[in-house]
Amino acid sequence: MTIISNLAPIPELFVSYDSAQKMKLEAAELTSHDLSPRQICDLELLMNGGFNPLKGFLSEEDYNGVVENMRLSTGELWPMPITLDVSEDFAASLEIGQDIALRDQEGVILGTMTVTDRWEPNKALEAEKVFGADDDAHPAVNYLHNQAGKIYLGGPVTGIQQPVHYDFRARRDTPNEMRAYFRKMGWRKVVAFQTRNPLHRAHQELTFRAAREAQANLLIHPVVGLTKPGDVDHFTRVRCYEAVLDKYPQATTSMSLLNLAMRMAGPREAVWHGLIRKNHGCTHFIVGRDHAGPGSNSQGEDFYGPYDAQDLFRAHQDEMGIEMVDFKHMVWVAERAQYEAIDEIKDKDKVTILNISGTELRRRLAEGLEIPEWFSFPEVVKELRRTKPPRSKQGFTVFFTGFSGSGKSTIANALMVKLMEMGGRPVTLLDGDIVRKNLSSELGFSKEHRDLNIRRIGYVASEITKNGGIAICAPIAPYATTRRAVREDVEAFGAFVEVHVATSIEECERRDRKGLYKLAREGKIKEFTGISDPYDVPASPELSVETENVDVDNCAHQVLLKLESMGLIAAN
Ligand code: PPS
Repeated sequence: MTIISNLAPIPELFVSYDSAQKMKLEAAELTSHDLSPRQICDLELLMNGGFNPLKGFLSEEDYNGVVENMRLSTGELWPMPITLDVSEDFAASLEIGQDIALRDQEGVILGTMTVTDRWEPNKALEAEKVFGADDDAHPAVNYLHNQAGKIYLGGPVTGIQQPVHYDFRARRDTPNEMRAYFRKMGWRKVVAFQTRNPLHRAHQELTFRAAREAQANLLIHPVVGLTKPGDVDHFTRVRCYEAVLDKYPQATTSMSLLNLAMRMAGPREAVWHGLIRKNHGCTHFIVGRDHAGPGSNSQGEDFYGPYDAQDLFRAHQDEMGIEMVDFKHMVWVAERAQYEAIDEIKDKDKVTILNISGTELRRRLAEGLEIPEWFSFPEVVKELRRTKPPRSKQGFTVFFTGFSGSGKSTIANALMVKLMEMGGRPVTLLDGDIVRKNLSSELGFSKEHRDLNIRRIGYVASEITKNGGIAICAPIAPYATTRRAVREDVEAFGAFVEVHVATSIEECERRDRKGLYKLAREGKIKEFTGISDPYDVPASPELSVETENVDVDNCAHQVLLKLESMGLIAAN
C-alpha cells in the first residue's frame, strides 16, 4: 500500500466568525453545561475535525456500535466512545431536541449541542469492551466509574470558538492548519510520532529512521491534553521537544502539539491515534510495543499483550488510509558509539549493548546521579533536572496522625525546629489547632467537617510540596480514606510521609493535657475521637512512633532518620 495524502481541507464544525458572534449572544439564553477538562479536549478535536467523521458527541446508536465493534451507525470505523457524560439531575432538566451551551471552566461558550439522545450507559460493558476489563486500575475505567456522570447526552455540535490556550500558541495546529503546512512545504508523505514522554536520543534515532524508511517527512506530534497520571508535565516536555527538534536535519521534521485527552486504551487507542493523525494529513504512523498501555491491572498483569496494538492497527490500516510503521527498539552499541535497532545487530555477543529504562532514569533523576550523553541530549537532561530536582531538594509533606493529646503537635514542633536548623527549604507547620483557627474556624467535628478540614490541610500541604517546601501537618485525621486522598494529592508533587503517633487512648486519657477527655466522658463534648468517635489506625504508615517512655527529642529524631533513609534530607 502506498498512501499519498491529498491534503484537501477536512470538514470542521465551526460556524463563520459573524455567526459565531451572533450565536455567542443567543447562547447566553441557553441552559449551560460546564465541560470537564477531558470534555474540553474532546470538544476541541470534534470541532476542528481531529475526530472527523464525528459531527458531535455520540448518539446512543453510534455509542452502542462503537462499544460493540468499533463502528458508527454509518458503518465507519471509530474505536473510542466520545461521549458527553452529565449528572442525572442535569440530564433530567433537559428536553430532547433542546440546544445547550457548552462552556469551558471559566464560563466561555465554546459551542452548542442539540440534545438528540439521552441514556444511561452500561459502564461495566463499556469498560470490558473498550478498555479490556472492568478494573479500576485502568485510568479510563477509573474515570468512567468514579468521575464521569451517570448519564450520557448525544447530539450534533456547532462550534463557536476553539478553547483558548495561553501556552505554546505557535506550536498548536488544527488538522487543516497542519494540512495547509504540508501542502505549502510539499510534504506528500508524513510519518507521525505520538508521544506523552520526553524524547531521548533513542527516540530521535528511531523516528528519523522511520521517516527515512518510508521516504517521508516527520511530524513529532506529542499529546499535551490529558495523559497518564504521573507523567512529566507538558510544559517541561515541550521545552525538551524543542531542544530535540534542533537535532534533526533541517526541514525534514516538524512538531505540533495535540490537545488530546488520552484514554490509555492500548489497541483501540492506537487505531484512534491513527485516525486522528490521518485527519491531520499524515500518511504513516509509528506504533510501538504496548502502544498507549496503561500499565498493570489490579492482579499485577498487563492489560494488553505487547503487540495487540500493532495487530489491531495492521488489521484496519487499509480502511483507515494510514500506514503503520513499526517502532524499532533502538539500543546504544558502545564499541561502535551509535544507536542500532536491536533486532538488526548481528554480533550481539561481541558488543556492549546499553540502554536505560524509564524506571532507571527516574531513579537517577531522583538521586541526582549521572545521565550519560549517549542516552539523552544535555539540553533535555537539564530541563528534566530543573523540573525534578533530586529528592533532597524537592518539597515533601510529613503527616502526623494520632489521638488528641498523643503528642503530635509537640513532636511536629520539634521536627520543624530541627529542619529549620538544617536550612535549605522553607518549613510550614499545619498543626490541628492552628488550622482550625486560621483555615477551618467554621467547622465542627462531624465526619463531614473533619473530612473537609483534612482535605483543606491536604490542599495546602500539596501546594507547599509542589513549590519545594516542607509541610508538617499534625491533625488527628481519624479516617483512613481521607488520609489516602490527601496522600494522593501530595504525591502528585512529592513525598508523603505518614507518621502514626501511636500513643494509646488510655495513655492520652491519663495525660488529659487539655481536660477534654474528662469532658468527653461526661458527655459534655460529643463525637470525641477515641471515646465517642472512631479512629482508623493507619495500616501502613511510613513510620509509627511510641511516645510512652520516649522523649520528644528522640521521637523527632526517629522522623529525621526516616526522612534521611528516604533521601528527602541529605546526610551530612
Ligand atoms: S480532625 O478530626 O483531624 O479534624 O481534628 P483536628 O483538626 O486535629 O482537631 C483536633 C483538636 O480539636 C480539639 N477537639 C476535639 N478533638 C477530637 N474530637 C472532638 N470532638 C474534639 N473537640 C475538640 C482537640 O483539642 C484536638 O486537639 P489535639 O491537638 O489533637 O489535642
